Amino acid sequence: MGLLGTIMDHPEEIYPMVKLKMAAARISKQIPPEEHWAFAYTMLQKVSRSFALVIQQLGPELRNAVCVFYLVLRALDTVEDDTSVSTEIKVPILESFYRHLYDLNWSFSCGTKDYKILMDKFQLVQIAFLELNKDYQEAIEEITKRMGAGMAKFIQKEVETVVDYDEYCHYVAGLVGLGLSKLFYVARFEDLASDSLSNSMGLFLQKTNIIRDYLEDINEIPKSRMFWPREIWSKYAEKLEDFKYEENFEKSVQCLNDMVTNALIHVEHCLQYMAPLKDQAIFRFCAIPQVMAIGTLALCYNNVNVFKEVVKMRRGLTARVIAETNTMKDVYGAFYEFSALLESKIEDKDPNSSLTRKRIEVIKKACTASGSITKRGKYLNERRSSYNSVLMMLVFLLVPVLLALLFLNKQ
Ligand code: D61
Ligand code: MG
Repeated sequence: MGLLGTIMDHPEEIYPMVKLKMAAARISKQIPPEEHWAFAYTMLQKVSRSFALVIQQLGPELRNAVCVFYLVLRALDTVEDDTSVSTEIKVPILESFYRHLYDLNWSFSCGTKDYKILMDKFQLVQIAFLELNKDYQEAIEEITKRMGAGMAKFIQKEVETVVDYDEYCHYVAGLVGLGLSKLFYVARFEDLASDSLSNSMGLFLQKTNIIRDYLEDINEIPKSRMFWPREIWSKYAEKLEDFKYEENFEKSVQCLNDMVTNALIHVEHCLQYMAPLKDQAIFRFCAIPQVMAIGTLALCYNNVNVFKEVVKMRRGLTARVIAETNTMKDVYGAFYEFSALLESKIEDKDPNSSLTRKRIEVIKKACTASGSITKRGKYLNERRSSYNSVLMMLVFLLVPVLLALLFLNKQ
């Protein structure tokens, strides 16, 4: 949807979008002077669509550690994801990657575009890594080691069962959760969270990505990569590719709904992980991606477009989530609302409808039991409320000013 469409249909998203634009502009001006840190933060903004902003709002010391952690794992993932590198070359690199963190002469060129730049200039990330305090280095090294070994295992093996699926997601995302919990602890901002809750934070995000990215992954060149577990998709098709063809769409959507229902299991743990967080910046860093994930799942559920295009939340809705996720109350409210939206899309004829309903009930209960949700229907309030009419009037008066602001910001 274009800017004008947003103004017409979702005037309440204008202010958060302007605010987000301004924050992004402010952040992009704050690039540090040292070459390696400048590279790290520039690269972070280029390769991380969704995490750059939430990482950069952390306090200075933790921000550096998390930025390096991100780039190291993104580099490792670039090796994993490059389907033009053969298994024989790839496996030993993944397994030894953690040792190369300390070796300034090491490099391995792969990936494309910004990812290739990250790989080619990885030395600058290493210099930044070596500047971190030892506790941070050790946490990053340990997770890199375990993730590399896990990725290597799954290069040689398909995701067959749901157990495999959880194991793969543990390696590529659950371990990020464990590593982050350790970094928050080492920084003395938070108590050490349990591995199981930390793992769930990663699994929920990763599964949402895997569900949303079906089409992108299946169309990957030169070779498609598949993460949907056979144990689930084989109930609906002979081959995972079959889902992208129109004649199969009914089965495709049933499988999609099965996958979404599977991801919902992690929500309770995620809420339990976030509830005791003490530091405001860490809280937002953790909570914003989680709210985006439940929003994305609600959007994808029963939505055939997942098999035709990339389904994403509106930029304006994303901007609102970023602006309005500040407390646990906001998180409960958002999870309640997006679960209710998902629930409204369940059809009785869906083979998993009762299981999906059950999981949604559990989530809604966890949110209401907190006793702290008040304003429901915040994100999903439809246009024609009187609040919005007033907003529309204001917006039409302010449109020229806002357009000028956005335009000036782009320059
Ligand atoms: C709190 C806050 C953020 C959290 C968290 C808890 C727990 C886990 C995670 C973030 C990680 C979630 C990963 C979800 C996105 N998936 C990917 O990026 C896939 O790559 C996985 C391997 C590399 C992970 C790199 C990473 C990601 C996020 C971070 C981080 C490191 C470090 C700090 C903060 C956030 C995916 O990537 C390709 C794609 O999405 O297109 C893939 O290859 O499957
Ligand atoms: Mg990957």
